[in-house]
Amino acid sequence: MNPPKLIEIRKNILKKNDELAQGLRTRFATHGVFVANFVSSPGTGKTELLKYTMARLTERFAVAAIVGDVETENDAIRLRKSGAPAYQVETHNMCHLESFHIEKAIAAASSQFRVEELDLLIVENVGNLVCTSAFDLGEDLQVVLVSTTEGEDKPLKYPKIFDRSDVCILTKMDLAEALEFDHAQMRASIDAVKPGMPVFEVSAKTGLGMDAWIDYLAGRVEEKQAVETPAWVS
Ligand SMILES: Nc1nc2c(ncn2[C@@H]2O[C@H](COP(=O)(O)OP(=O)(O)O)[C@@H](O)[C@H]2O)c(=O)[nH]1
Ligand SMILES: [Mg+2]
Repeated sequence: MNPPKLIEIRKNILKKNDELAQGLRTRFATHGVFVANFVSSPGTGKTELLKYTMARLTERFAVAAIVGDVETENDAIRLRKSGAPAYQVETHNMCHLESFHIEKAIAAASSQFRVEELDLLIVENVGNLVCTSAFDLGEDLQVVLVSTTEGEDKPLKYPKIFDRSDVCILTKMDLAEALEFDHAQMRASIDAVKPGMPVFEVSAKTGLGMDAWIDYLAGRVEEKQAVETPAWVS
């Protein structure tokens, strides 16, 4: 059992994060920036999916990414191959991104992109299915990824992150047959945690299912752009 002092400290961290997230949300709304936060285990295929997604959407929208990893700039380098800018946050000993990381990253990345000029800001979170579920980043959409290689019961084992997410992407569908992936069982696990959750089945290697996913995301970005900018914004 956690001692009361530890519970108090944790509550304060979450409260502070929520306040910062609210500030970010207002800032993003003011400038019509759609923000999507991608979460999964390490290795599910977030960077591969996002590289593909950014390459496709960069023709239509001003897109940039902030990517979190414990160490290395590898993923930002991979994401930049899409043609869009990407800023790497190294969290060192932290297993998730918090709102203060996003605030700092936006300021530090100003020579690569200005957040006010973006249509879509993509956040690739640190690979983790537990810690990432507790921290609001001011996003419009949270996307949870799970791959055919991870086991069909992952949503049941980590229900909080699936419940908190809006959309699920099932990755590495090109490997499904070799893995004897049980499609119906995975769908049932997702539905047990979040009935009716939209699920996209994709492969970043073959492009399978990507058109539907890209159309969905583009539609969400356009929906936000259609919302009138508040009159008090100059
Ligand atoms: N076969 C296959 N491999 C994939 C797919 N997506 C990603 N990978 C591979 O899975 C590994 C981890 O992918 P990565 O994008 O780095 O995962 P992340 O840690 O979630 O960002 C890499 O070797 C990728 O090439 C896919 O759709 N099919
Ligand atoms: Mg990655």
